[in-house]
Amino acid sequence: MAVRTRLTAGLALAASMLLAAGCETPAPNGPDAPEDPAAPNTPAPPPGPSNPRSFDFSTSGSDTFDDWRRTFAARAQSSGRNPDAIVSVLDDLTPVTQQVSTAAFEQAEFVKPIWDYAESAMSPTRIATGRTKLASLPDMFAEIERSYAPPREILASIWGMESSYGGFIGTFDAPAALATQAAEGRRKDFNEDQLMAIMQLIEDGSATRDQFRKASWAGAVGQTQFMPTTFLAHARDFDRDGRKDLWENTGDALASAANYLSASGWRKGEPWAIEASIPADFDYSLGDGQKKSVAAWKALGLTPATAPAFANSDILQAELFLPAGSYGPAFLLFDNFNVIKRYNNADSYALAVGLLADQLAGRPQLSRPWPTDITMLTPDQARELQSGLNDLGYSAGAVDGIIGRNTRKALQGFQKDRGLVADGFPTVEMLTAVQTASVLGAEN
Ligand SMILES: [Ca+2]
Repeated sequence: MAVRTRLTAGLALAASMLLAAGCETPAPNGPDAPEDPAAPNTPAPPPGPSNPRSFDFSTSGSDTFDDWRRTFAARAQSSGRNPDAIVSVLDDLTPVTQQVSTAAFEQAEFVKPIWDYAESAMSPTRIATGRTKLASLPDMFAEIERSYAPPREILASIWGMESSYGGFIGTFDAPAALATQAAEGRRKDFNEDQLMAIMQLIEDGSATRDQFRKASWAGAVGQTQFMPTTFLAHARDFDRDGRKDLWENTGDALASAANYLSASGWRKGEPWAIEASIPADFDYSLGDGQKKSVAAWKALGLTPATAPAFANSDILQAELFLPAGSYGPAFLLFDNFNVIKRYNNADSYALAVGLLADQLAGRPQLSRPWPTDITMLTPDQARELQSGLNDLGYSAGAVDGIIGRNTRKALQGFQKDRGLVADGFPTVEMLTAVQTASVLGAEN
């Protein structure tokens, strides 16, 4: 999803996390992989009907919406969708007022540090409930682990993050939400693809129209919040009752998530991350996204902070991730971290899923606390930092107020050239240093 792509910023708070821990469904999330050609689909449609059905939808009250719907319905029919399914999905729709405005999400995402997201995701209630679920469904998790690559604690963590373990799966009508966005021209192709997928799922009997009345405002459905195209490509019928019931059937939902992560490249038996202890005088500029073997990181002085279970990871490639710069815990990230991001493309989301999973598995707490007393930059200050770095010749990229990997890397360059700890962490002190250097540069 586009939003997810934008959210790669390290400090980005995934939109899904605006939600207080333990309630609400996440904002745009849920996987949306490209369609899998092996996925259950209807047979190739016959050539378009010689007399295409003309659709007579009741008006929605919006001319824009009605015009879009007429055009889209005709296109759906010419792509082979069943007219009954088209009517079922598109008739009687009312444009959804965006009570949850995108702007509000965007604002809130970047004023909160990444650890706020992780901490809110890991409420004591969510951890306790997750452990109870793992203990009460051992056979289900064991069978899923036999068939798919990810371990049970990762699946349980995603389940907890996405729907509070099935407790909250959304109250929006997916077709109405998706059609509203498509009609308004927001991510039109993406949203139209989702609507087409819903039609196919209804046609092939995988789901009913009514089930899609329980969705997130972004159109994600079920206990693991699948977008319809991902549902079409990756959902599984775990209990073999002939239906892929991601809403009511936990086995179907979690097997589907496991299947999706497997298809996204989950490496069985490998960790998502290891917390690393960093020695004094370490060159923090190495935490700029470059990958090295764990053995190479150890040779540079890093040691696992708490994870003896991963002692055999020396040959794995890892990236040093400094979500709190030199002020908090550091992580060696493995390929599985990026697989979690296929679910929701935000470092903050993947970090929260991983940390919650570790707690569900009974692993040690982080060895270092998050720097909760540090003052974060406001979006305006972040723009000033980016602009200053750009002025000084460090490529921070777009001046958008989002502290992403480009900004962090540019700041690392600035810090390194001045003999500062090159952790790329945007403190108010660093903003002042950049502004001072920028002013001096302009005067010279
Ligand atoms: Ca089933």
